[in-house]
Amino acid sequence: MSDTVTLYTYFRSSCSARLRIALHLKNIPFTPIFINLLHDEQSTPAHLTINPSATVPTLIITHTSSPSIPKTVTITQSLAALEYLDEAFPNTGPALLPSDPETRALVRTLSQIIACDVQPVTNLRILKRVAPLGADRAVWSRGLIEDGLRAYEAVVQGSAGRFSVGDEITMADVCLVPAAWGAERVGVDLSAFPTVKRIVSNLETEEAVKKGHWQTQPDTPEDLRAK
Ligand SMILES: N[C@@H](CCC(=O)N[C@@H](CS)C(=O)NCC(=O)O)C(=O)O
Repeated sequence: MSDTVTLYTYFRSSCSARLRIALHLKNIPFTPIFINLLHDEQSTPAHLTINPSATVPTLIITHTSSPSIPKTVTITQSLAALEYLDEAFPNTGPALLPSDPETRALVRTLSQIIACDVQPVTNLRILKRVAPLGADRAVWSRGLIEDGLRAYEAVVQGSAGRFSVGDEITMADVCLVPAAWGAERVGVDLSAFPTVKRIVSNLETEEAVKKGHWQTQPDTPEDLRAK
């Protein structure tokens, strides 16, 4: 593959981890550009010209299969980027979305429980806003994550095999595993969600998940790196 792939990423960002895992699953080499969210680098004028939402990830792909007309695609929403990877690289790695409409809807439902119901309300910018109102960040996040995982557990019980939907990794798993890392960080006990816990354990044995893990990134600080 001669396309050039760039990912704006932060080691702790669950949305970035979705893309890192998907790119590794599809064996698509990429150049990471590190945006430190704790230094507010997502909000600099330079970054806003790339991602007007002031978030990571951003996926930029320059397709060079026809070198005379390079086509650059910039995607600033992780679910849109995951679906694009599936559509633009259909013959590499697992299909993140299955082919039949009913199962696609199921995968999207699970993905959106995480990406639409949980992550936005536990995002850094929201934590910064609720802290002055007296909310404890960990307590705030824990309750909302547990609500989401309860819903995920109820739905996934009807579809799980080794992973969320049968035995193939899908977009749902790519969203779930970084959310589970975030959940553990704020003290959520995954044992309350046994199917989720089992799926996450299976996912963590996958090479692409290990490569996308927050503890193994080049921008992971030394004291937080996997030993
Ligand atoms: N809906 C967006 C959400 C992106 C997002 O919120 N990313 C977080 C990191 S996981 C972020 O950049 N937060 C920065 C902030 O809250 O200031 C997506 O799925 O890409």
